[in-house]
Amino acid sequence: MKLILIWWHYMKKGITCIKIGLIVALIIIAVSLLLTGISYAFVYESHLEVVSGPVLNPNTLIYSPPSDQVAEILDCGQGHPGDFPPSTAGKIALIQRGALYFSDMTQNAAAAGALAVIVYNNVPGNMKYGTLGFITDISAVIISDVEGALLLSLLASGPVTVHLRVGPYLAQATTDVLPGVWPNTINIASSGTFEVALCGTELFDVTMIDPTTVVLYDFLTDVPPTSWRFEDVATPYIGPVGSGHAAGADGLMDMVLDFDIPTVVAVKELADHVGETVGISVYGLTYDELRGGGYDYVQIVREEAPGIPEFNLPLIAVTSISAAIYLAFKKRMRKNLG
Ligand SMILES: [Ca+2]
Ligand SMILES: [Ca+2]
Repeated sequence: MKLILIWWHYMKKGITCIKIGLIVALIIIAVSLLLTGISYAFVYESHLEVVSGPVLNPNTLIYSPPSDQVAEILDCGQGHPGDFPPSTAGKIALIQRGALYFSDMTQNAAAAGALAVIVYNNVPGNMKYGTLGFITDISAVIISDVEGALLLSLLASGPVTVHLRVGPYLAQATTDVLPGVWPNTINIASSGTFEVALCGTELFDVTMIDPTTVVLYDFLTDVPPTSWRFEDVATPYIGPVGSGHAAGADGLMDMVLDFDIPTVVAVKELADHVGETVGISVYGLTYDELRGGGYDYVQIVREEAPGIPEFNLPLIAVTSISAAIYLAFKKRMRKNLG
């Protein structure tokens, strides 16, 4: 009877511990979600304002170079080379999204002498994380369909001058998944980690990035690294999008981050992409809250390790844990008997 009472006492204690553990875990999850939300509230730095008129809400297109200018805007259709009137030179081109890549319309505008590009969305709302794919010759931002219609309606009644300022988007910190290795392959059956380098350049010192803000980006959930360090392991790749190189150290410091493969596989649902090439984006904020990072491409493979079949591992774990609990319980009982 005494044994049963002691057993019940420890069971009750155990249940309370589990309850407290669960509450603590929930609080930790809630706080981390909140922090992630805060650090991404100021992702892009750009400002667009109609002189003596409304302030609009632009998003910087990724890879846009910085600029700060006051100029007239001009309706340049969909951004085809033939859509730019001769008067485009010295003005900011207003272009509808949809017909061309952002990079093509922006370079066409640059060739026509435009100072910058304001793209307006062709579907409701604004677009986040639109990308040029490389550093274009002039700045480019995107606004919503509603703000586009507003600018067009203002243009219909005469010249419109705007102040457009685009902060430095730190695209110089190119991302290299598996530094020193190309092509990049991730084995989704692995339980380890993989390295990603944010490459420093002559123009960009990666130690300006706050490592606690760096994440592997996903539309729904960002994945933080398991660890990070500063080490020269990579050379920025500049070439066609979707390709890469195996160059290693270049004498310039890089930020190297480790990401847990099972977590990334789960968040990005990589099991559905075996045999495909997917994009991996890693971003962080600099200490003055600008965004730095970039994109790289990875081929997804699944290669089971030879040896112990996978289903045995949980079995071994459960058996060992049960044995440990039994021995600990036996020891504790013996101590309480007297
Ligand atoms: Ca690589
Ligand atoms: Ca380097």
